Amino acid sequence: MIHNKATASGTSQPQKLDVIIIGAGLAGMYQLFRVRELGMSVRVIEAGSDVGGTWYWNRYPGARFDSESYTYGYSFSKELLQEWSWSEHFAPQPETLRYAQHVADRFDMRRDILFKHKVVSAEWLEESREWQLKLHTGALMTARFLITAAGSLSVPTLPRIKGIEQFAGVACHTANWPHEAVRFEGKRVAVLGTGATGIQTIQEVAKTAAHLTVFQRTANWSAPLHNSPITPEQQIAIKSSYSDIFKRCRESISGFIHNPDPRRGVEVSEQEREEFWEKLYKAAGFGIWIGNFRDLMTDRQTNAWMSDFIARKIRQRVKDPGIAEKLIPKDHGFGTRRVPLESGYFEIYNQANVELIDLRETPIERITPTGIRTAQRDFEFDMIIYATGFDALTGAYDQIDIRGTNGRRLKDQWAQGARTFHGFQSEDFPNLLMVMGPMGPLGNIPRVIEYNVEWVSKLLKHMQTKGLTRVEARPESVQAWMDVVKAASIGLLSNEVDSWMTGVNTNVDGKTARVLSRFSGTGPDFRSRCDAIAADGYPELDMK
Ligand code: NA7
Repeated sequence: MIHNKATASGTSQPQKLDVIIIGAGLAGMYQLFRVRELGMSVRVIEAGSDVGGTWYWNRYPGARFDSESYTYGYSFSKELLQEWSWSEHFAPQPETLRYAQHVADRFDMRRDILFKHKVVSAEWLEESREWQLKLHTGALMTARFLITAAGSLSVPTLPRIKGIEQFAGVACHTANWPHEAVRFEGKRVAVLGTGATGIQTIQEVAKTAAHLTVFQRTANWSAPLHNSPITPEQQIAIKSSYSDIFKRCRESISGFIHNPDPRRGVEVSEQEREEFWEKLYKAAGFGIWIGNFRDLMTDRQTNAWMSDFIARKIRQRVKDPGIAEKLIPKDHGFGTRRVPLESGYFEIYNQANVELIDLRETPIERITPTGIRTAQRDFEFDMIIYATGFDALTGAYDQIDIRGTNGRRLKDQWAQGARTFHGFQSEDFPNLLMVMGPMGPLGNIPRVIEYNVEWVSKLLKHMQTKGLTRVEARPESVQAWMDVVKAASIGLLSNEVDSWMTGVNTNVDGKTARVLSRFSGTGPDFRSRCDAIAADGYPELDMK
């Protein structure tokens, strides 16, 4: 095993490695751990100054898990599980970042990570069967395998609003939040965006800002998180049952401890439905979304009843009936977009210092040097917070000029929507292996990451053992997987709605139409298909 300090050659002689990994978030870190085990030389290239990925960048106020903390950590090391204690059922961002840093220290990862470096291009060299990467410094590096662990939601997008660069106050996207503490006391603050991030941010800013104005384009269905500290007794119980917890995650549809109720909402009485939903509304975490009736995401009637149940909750919690109506989504059903979990979000609109602006009624015309102008009036702000989301799933790939066989660009290949083999490979891009690439499954992200990293590592080991140096997904294998992805998506109400999960982002060119962008089948189904591929010796992949 080669373990030099991580450096990139600035000379014309590229540094040669077995593996380069892009990204030192939870995926890149675990991939590094597994590649090292294979005795391969490896470097991780990371844009940030430390590990943690999502949890490094998203330092905005109120950032925290919506996954139970004890289902979110790595499961691969029993020692790590026993020595790390989560303090809350849904941990806040600073704690998760500390966790990632702890893992990096514990497994001595940083010496193989090149921080504060960006990959600008990656070119496949057919003759030598390797990838040549160019960094922003101009330095070149080559590796037999390129593994992308660059994140599904890692490229923040700002709204395309006239005058955005003219604002004279402080403006910040939540995913580029400063490392220093930001105070809101005495400030007039605007938040744009009411997705999972916006809702977390709004709750926190409303506590201290002199005035908070929320600009909402689309109301989102949101339900209580019910976070609480983990008591010492619960801590002991959690640590003694990790194998059961992860077994439950493995067997569930999307890696959470929650799994759909076997009943269909349309089959039970109104009373049974209401009792069940009341129970879910009082319970912590994603149960209300993932542990709901099994037809919630496919049956319009069940979905409409559930949406009505949540709408009634919003009306009960928001005093002003007009504001309550604005906060109730009218254009999509509950759960058809990612459900943000909240802690007192709706009550915030009862506060005198908080105002809600519905952009469907009064659109923004421009950002001015002093604030925001809507069709109705001018607002003055000291600070504008953009919680406007990400160029999801393919964004991190589009940032890099990736060229495969015959100089073909990945961005062009995916112009009409990404096409991959189980999210791991794209045709014409040999030896490019993706951890959680497009068209793979989403869910409780670390659970998906661990499986993906292990599958990729197993493939590397197979090639290493057999002396193989080139792997490429066959076009027919990609097509076969795309057919599976399409079949799995049939009947899902979420496909009828604009969201990052259907590939829509109005702030990105070419992302205005809905496309298939993820495998929406179950985790167990995905893993059994991928396990079978490996067990059969990877017949779908062309290996030399
Ligand atoms: P999301 O869920 O994509 O939400 C972005 C929000 O920003 C959403 O409310 C958007 O409204 C709004 N937005 C985006 N562009 C504009 C413009 N131009 N004008 C007004 N409002 C705008 O991103 P998040 O960061 O909240 O969450 C991403 C994921 O991270 C989340 O699912 C979790 O898994 C963690 P829209 O709904 O498009 O009308």
